[in-house]
Amino acid sequence: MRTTPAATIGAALLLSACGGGGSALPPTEDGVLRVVALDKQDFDADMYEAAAGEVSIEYVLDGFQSHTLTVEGLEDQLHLEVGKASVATATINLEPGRYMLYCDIAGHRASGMEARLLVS
Ligand SMILES: [Cu+2]
Repeated sequence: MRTTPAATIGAALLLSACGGGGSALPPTEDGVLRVVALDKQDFDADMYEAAAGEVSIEYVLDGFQSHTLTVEGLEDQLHLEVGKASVATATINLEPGRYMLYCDIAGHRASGMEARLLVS
């Protein structure tokens, strides 16, 4: 039996592309912090990471309800809203530290729409 090299390489690439999974943190390979809002009133992760400085945030709605995204203590610097639009973006300047992201629509934070943001 012969295996064509092309098929073997293809399978290896596929494996490496999917490999390394299991990380709780969504990828930010393009330098954008992507947070997804889910209609079950949750974000797609409990913790996010970003590099200090100008942090580009992309807030994506996976559902139909309206949700907001803000940073505890920095509410006047970042307030994104999705609902009518499914994606909202902004940048915020963050020093290294730990922050809390949350949705400020009544009841949503208590239902689970909060997550830690680690900036380093
Ligand atoms: Cu919400």
